[in-house]
Amino acid sequence: MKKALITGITGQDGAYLAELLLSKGYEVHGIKRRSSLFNTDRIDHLYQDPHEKGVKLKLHYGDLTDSMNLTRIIQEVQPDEIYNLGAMSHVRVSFDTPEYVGNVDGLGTLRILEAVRLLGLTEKTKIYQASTSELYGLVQEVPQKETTPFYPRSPYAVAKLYGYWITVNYREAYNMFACNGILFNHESPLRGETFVTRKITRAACRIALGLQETFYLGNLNSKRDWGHAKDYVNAMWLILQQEKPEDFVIATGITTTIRDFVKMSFAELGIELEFKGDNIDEIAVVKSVDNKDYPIKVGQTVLKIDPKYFRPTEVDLLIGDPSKCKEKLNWVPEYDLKGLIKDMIGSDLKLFKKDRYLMEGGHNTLNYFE
Ligand code: NDP
Ligand code: GDR
Repeated sequence: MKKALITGITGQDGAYLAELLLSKGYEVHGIKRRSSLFNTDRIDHLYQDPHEKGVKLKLHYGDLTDSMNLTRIIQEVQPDEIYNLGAMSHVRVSFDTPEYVGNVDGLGTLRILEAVRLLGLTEKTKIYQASTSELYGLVQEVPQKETTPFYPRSPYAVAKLYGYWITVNYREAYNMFACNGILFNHESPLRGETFVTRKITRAACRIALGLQETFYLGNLNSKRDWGHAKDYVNAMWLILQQEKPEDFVIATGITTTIRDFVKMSFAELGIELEFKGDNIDEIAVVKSVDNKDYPIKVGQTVLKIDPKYFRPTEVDLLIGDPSKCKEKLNWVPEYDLKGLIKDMIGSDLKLFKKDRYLMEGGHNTLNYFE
């Protein structure tokens, strides 16, 4: 039985990857951070009572800033594969916490690589590093592929640049099976609530149900190449099953503006929007509603711009070239953008119908839509 260790197992990708590896018969170990509240919501359905025999999912307390802890866990687990998904992954927040991001997202990667090397596991343990399309930053070439030069535009992307190159360096210097997956944006019903797609699908559902009137976004003009996280974790696994270690771009090859993602999300609920004005005065207004169950009104302003969501330096256009992963990994994604939005809206609608039911019954629910 193969053993995998996942850093960031409590995050979006960690949860889907754990599920995938368990379904393939792996023993899965995950590193979770100690927090004052439970932080395992995304993997609770996979939880196995550690007192039972034959447990396949095991969690360890740890942190990517703590070398001794990482080294001990890797020594105990002796993993065949490590997936380094742990990171402070929010680009906007990285401008507020640049040193921390450098430590976790940059040096954290080094700590994993060096632990494997010092423990003499270089021949046994394969390492996947969660690299990102944010490395491309300021457009140098489109579509972006494995050979496109990097130009990072945020403390997050600069830290991930270190993670990318230290992975390449350890592969070349110590002959380690260490690979970068340069993944373009991928989303799902498990996506963190402050990333733009989930913020939009949550707000669209709440507005349709009459729980909220308006929501606020920043730059609507940037373009992203969005896929479904379920498809992307499969690509991570495929990367570590290759004969030799290589880096791969994982993307759909289609790019869409934030504005169109908003339109498509409301359209999924039968609500047609019209955008008016420009820059910070742009708004989106309801043009028609094709669903009598929703209390939303024609003419209602559902979206306004709040400049606080703009970034000091923006990444305007991401569009990946998936040729290499299609050819070498035979990677075939199941979801297109419409399918992704349908999945996210379906899940958020269920969530907020439950909220509305509770509110109607006199219970308070939390309003969090930053
Ligand atoms: P999430 O933000 O959903 O999850 C990040 C995970 O990292 C969480 O489990 C978090 O723990 C953990 N983490 C944060 N800080 C630390 C730390 N100091 N020590 C240990 N663990 C830590 O991210 P995603 O699942 O979306 O992304 C997974 C990885 O892929 C990240 O590295 C991200 O940068 C990268 N990536 C993501 C893309 C995307 O579109 N989703 C695209 C390209 C790359 P906790 O739950 O306690 O906060
Ligand atoms: P990104 O994702 O920065 O691409 O990083 P995010 O969803 O945060 O932003 C995408 C684009 O939307 C614009 N935007 C807003 N973004 C947020 N979060 N909130 C808003 O209100 C808002 N309004 C407009 C942003 O300016 C940006 O252009 C994600 C993360 O998962 C990274 O970890 C990962 O590496 C990259 O994707 C690939």
